[in-house]
Amino acid sequence: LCTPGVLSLCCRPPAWDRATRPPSRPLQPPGLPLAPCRSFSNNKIQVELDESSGVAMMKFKSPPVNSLSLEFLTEFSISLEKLENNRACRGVIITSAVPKIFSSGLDITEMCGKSMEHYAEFWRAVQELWLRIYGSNMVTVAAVNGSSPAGGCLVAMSCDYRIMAENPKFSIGLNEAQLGIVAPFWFKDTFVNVVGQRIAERSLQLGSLHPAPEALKLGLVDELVPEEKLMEKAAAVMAQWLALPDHARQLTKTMMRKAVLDRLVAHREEDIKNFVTFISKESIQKSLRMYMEMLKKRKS
Ligand code: CO8
Repeated sequence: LCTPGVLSLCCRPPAWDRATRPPSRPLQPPGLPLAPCRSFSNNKIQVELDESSGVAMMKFKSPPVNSLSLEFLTEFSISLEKLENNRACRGVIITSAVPKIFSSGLDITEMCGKSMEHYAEFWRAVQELWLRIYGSNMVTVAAVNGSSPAGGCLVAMSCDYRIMAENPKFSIGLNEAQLGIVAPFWFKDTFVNVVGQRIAERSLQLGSLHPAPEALKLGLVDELVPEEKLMEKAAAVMAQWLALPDHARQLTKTMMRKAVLDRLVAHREEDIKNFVTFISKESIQKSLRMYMEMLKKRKS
């Protein structure tokens, strides 16, 4: 997954190479208690790495709905980069600290009434994040503990495994069509790779949001568990994936995902231009404004 200049930050040496190198930190002196947990917290995301298991927990904490603003996307990418470059980290569980919401997707206010330059910067950040998660060397498990429309669904779909809380009120899907916008080809490619062409075609055209039990039937999530068991299950799944040799798993992941990643990398600038042209259209701006008004009305 190491496309020069684009995924450079994902290009840490593969684990089989790392295993032969000296440890990056001196070994703990005997008799001292281990200090396996490292955490870093930004404004919108909290990350805790358990160095003894090699598993990081990443929690979105941007109320009310964990919308993916430019700031959020930037923090998210930087957090992944830090973990990716940390030899002690082999896997990450992604979840939310906001009750009932995993992520409400891209922050619509970033796509409304802003300059062309802003749209371009925003879209580059969305691309960057997807390239990082979808192309990550780490094992990535999404513990979807709330609703997860559009960009939120993309984040979950880009992980290696998805576990969702068994609550029919939580839904997940690519609902862009409902907003009057069109999911770009790499959202679609990711979706097709998870659920297959037919389900993706129907679900995308209808902009469907699937309640958790339906998402399981469609294969959009891998399993449902009671909400209180979600983290325990995520840890068990992670342990199962980490039991395999990293190099075999990573090379297999690369084989499965490379074509889709390469497609965006090859058309990145064109994709940004398309987005900026599309989103700047008055008709699209109007659709987004109406959608935001609908969200507010529904509330009152
Ligand atoms: N962006 C910005 N603000 C949002 C978003 C969002 N995605 N979602 C919700 N909000 C705001 C609401 O407007 C509301 O604001 P305020 O308090 O000022 O009125 C606040 O967050 C709380 O929202 P709700 O009251 O609706 O909270 P609920 O807990 O009742 O519901 C939901 C949470 C289910 C997440 C609900 O808010 C919802 O359905 N939101 C819309 C989600 C959505 O449709 N997202 C799609 C975003 S587009 C995207 O991700 C991909 C775009 C690809 C672009 C391609 C173009 C070419």
